[in-house]
Formats: sequence, C-alpha cells, structure tokens
Amino acid sequence: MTSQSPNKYSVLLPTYNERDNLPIIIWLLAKTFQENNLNYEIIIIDDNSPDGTLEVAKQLQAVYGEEHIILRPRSGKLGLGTAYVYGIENATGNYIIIMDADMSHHPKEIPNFIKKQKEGNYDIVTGSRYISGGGVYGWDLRRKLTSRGANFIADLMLRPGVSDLTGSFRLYKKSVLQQIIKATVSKGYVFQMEMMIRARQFGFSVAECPITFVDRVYGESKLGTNEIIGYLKGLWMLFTSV
Ligand SMILES: Nc1nc2c(ncn2[C@@H]2O[C@H](COP(=O)(O)OP(=O)(O)OP(=O)(O)O)[C@@H](O)[C@H]2O)c(=O)[nH]1
Ligand SMILES: [Mg+2]
Repeated sequence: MTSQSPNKYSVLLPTYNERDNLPIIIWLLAKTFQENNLNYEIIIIDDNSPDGTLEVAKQLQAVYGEEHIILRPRSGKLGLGTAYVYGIENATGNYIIIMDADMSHHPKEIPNFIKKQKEGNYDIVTGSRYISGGGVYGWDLRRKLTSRGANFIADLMLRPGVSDLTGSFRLYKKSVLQQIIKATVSKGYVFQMEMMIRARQFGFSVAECPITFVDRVYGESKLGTNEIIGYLKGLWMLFTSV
C-alpha cells in the first residue's frame, strides 16, 4: 500500500486555440501525477476559442474524469490575468501550478518543482530557463534576444533576485498566489514579471528550478512589436511605482 500525501495540486490551464496541444498536455499531466502518486486537478479556462478547444476539453473530461478535469469556460477572450483569478477561485488544491497549454512547459518538470518546494517549504517555485540546466529550444535569434533583453532590463531596473522573470511555469502556495495576484496590476507580458516583484515585496520565498522551454508545438505565436512596447511601458510603471 502506498499512502497519499494530503497535498493537492491544482493546475491552471488557460487555453485559447489549443485544440491540437490539449490532448497531449493532459495525457502527460495525468501520467505525471499518477506515477508520482499525487492528488491533482486540472482546471481548463477556455475563452471561447474559435478552434473548438472546449469540445476537445469535454472529451478529455469524459476520459480522465470530472474529479481530475474541471472545465471553467468563459464567453470571450478576457486575457490571462483574469483567467488565473477565475482559476484560483475554482481551485480546491492547497498548491497551484500555472503553466501554458501549448507544450512549451513540460509536465515532467512538475515533480522537480514539488521536490524543490518541499526542500525549503518555499512559497513559490519558478521554472527558469536561465539557470544551469535550463534552456530554450526552437526560438529564432530575434525571439531569444527579446526574451534575454526583457529579463536583462528588468533585472537591471528592479533587482528581483530571480533569473527568469517573464516565464510563467510556476508552483505557488494557494494563499500566496491569491495575495500576489490581488496586488498585480499589469497586463500582457509584464504580468509574470510583476508577480515576482510583488512576491519579493511581500517577502515570500522563491526558489528556482531549471526548465527547458520549447517553442509551442501547434498554433501561432503572437509576440510582436506591440507586446514588446507594452512590456517596456509596464516595466517603467513598475520601476517608478514599486
Ligand atoms: N483563457 C485564455 N487563455 C489564453 C489567453 N491568451 C493566451 N492564453 C493561453 O495562455 C497560454 C500562454 O499563451 P501563449 O499564446 O502560449 O503565449 P506565449 O507563450 O507568450 O506566446 P507563443 O507561445 O509564442 O504564442 C497558452 O496556453 C494560451 O492558450 C486568453 O486570453 N484567455
Ligand atoms: Mg506559448
């Protein structure tokens, strides 16, 4: 007999046009949690994706069960920030894992996050592409330079003490995430970074875990000049206000 820990992990999976990625990510998540004998639920927050992601999610729910796959669809594309808030409201776990549904974040890293969290009873464990053991695959030079540049400028201006600020693959204690997200005002790419800045402000402990990030498997990327300008504006706002 194996005994299960009282901890429960709620994965928040916001989706917008991820019908091709969703079956693989759900399969890998379920496999990872089962193999490691962990309590889990996956909350899919789909914003009425035109590609019919929700229909796929419903089929997956039928396969994996309603206790493991929770559907919390919304009527339109309302953005990632509010998707997380909505997800937290619906989460029953005491730990929350935030990740992208496009296979850029691999579920196999989750047991490492959990192990790390337990080592120091950390409030947050954040996946980092920019510490030893981490990396990025499938990005062209422009995208790599943008990401590096974004982190470099943020580090210079805000000294957060975390090496990968714009990544979004993280494990949080639920109460900690609730407090941080309440205080976070940014939208767009700067949002993930502000969460880390707020965490430091509140004095939460943050550990880093190396991750390898691969470019999305299916679907289109949206990083353009507007996102970069939005990021720089948001950074300036934080720099002058925090
Ligand atoms: N519910 C919801 N999910 C979203 C929204 N925007 C993006 N997502 C999802 O959030 C995750 C991260 O978004 P991505 O589009 O992968 O953003 P990114 O990784 O910065 O950019 P690319 O992967 O290069 O396109 C993915 O799972 C998306 O499907 C939204 O407005 N609402
Ligand atoms: Mg992505």
